[in-house]
Amino acid sequence: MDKMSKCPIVKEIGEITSNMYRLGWNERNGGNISVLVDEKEIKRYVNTRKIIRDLPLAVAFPEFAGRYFIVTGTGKYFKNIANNPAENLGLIRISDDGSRAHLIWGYTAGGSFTSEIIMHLGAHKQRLNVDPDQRVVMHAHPVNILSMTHVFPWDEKKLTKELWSTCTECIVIFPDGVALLPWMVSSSPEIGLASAEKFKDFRILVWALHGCTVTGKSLDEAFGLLETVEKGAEIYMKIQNSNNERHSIEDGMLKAVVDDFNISVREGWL
Ligand code: 2HA
Ligand code: ZN
Repeated sequence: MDKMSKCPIVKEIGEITSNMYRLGWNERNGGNISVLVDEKEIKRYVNTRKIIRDLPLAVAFPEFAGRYFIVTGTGKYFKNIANNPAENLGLIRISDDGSRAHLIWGYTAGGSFTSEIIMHLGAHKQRLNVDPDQRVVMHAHPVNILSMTHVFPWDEKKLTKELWSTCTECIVIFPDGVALLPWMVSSSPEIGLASAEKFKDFRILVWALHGCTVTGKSLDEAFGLLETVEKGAEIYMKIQNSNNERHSIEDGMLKAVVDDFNISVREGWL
């Protein structure tokens, strides 16, 4: 393997994408990840002065001029990343005017970054305004949260409360709730920009009939958000057709959890 493939953050992306694949969240080329990286993290592993290719961006992000991102490649399979990071990932540096990405490493068989790049850069931009340590955007197609959007109202407050009520940990892990966008054509600048608006105020965004995107300070944190949302949705999908008497985590119980853990919940949602 080349040197950059041995860089710790590249290895971590390989491990996490293998887990995501095995959980059934990322079939074929489904899903994409971007990680904002510091030059210090990568410069021992790659020559950052050498630009391999220039890749145009449909929307300019001048605020990211000179910043580096590792991004999964378009059409690439999560299951293959760990064995061949250089073909399936790319390291890009955003150009001075923000309208292009200089490819520094990766995409060795050709191709480019994920088709959802506008959503990724838009999400990084908005989350960084809230949290300067934010560096991960992770998109996947987990079966249960996706299934839930087939049978549940497309209402983010109702969806959040239903997820909170499934499993006691949900409100502890995502007290800020889950945003939702109605169905839109994927990979378009429109869905990218609409998503970025949601990320001003949320760390988790469900795309109806498509999947879910999460953000975080680390790959582990983003992964943990996604698996907790997916766990809640799995419980919902398992119990929703039962004719048995139902128990649920009612508002009073949620309030007791919140008080006990001293958590601040999204204003007006509980
Ligand atoms: O990368 O998941 O949303 C394929 C997708 C598009
Ligand atoms: Zn997708």
